[in-house]
Amino acid sequence: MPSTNLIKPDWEKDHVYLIQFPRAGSIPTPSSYSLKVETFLRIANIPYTNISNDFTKKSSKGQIPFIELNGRQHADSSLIIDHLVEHFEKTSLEFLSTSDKSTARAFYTLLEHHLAWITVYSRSLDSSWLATDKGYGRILTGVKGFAFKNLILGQMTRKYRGNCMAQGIGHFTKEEIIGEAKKDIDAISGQLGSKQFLFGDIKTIDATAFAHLSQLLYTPQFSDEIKNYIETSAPNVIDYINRIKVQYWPDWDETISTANMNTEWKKL
Ligand SMILES: N[C@@H](CCC(=O)N[C@@H](CS)C(=O)NCC(=O)O)C(=O)O
Repeated sequence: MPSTNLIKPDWEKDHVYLIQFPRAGSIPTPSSYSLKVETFLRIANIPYTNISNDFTKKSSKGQIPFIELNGRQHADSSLIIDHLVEHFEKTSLEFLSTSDKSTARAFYTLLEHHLAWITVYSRSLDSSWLATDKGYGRILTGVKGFAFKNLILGQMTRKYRGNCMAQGIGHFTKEEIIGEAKKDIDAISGQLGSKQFLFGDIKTIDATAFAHLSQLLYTPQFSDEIKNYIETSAPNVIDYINRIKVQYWPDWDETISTANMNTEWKKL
């Protein structure tokens, strides 16, 4: 059944409209879930247009990202990708041996339900960078900027703190969190080895890995030790991220410097 209240009522058939935060200044989006979906769309070569949620529009699940496709909304990055794989017949991006499929599922959980919490934890301590040019300082000016800096950031930080306590990471010491992050990085680096992507050819899981690792590398974290550890102890992970960036995000610098959400990324 078509969704009511579409953000894009004059949609084009089989074109994805990705609703997410505007572009930030240090990374295309500080939402790893949005970066995951957008990277997947690029890997899968699915036509899409970004639409800013203007910090207000949310999915039926009360979150971003969400997509609109053929007049229907779909929420939650993982469910969105499942739907896109099915709709656009991109099962080759999920094709793995039974054993690799199990390993990929375990890595998905490591990335999305463990490593991702480092970023949430960092933001639960300090999200003030989001109000600077690294975040949304250049977009949120005047009254909006004042409200973001003096009201919304505080609310967000408190919410992140509550979420971290509920998840468990909030009870750890900083040293314990760094130790846990290093184990995850070692596991990713070990799986990658000298391969181009986690399972050889590029797969859906690489979009997930790219999205969460990019937050650690390109956005402020509570400690530089995690980024330093990746750079010194897991250089294959750095090469991996750069490989995905070069191939699928050649417009990375342009999109963060201009805040244009629909930069040309495919080589003509
Ligand atoms: N499981 C969701 C998580 C999405 C999510 O956490 N989105 C954040 C922004 S990065 C959000 O909308 N937070 C607002 C809220 O939860 O109230 C997904 O994969 O899409």
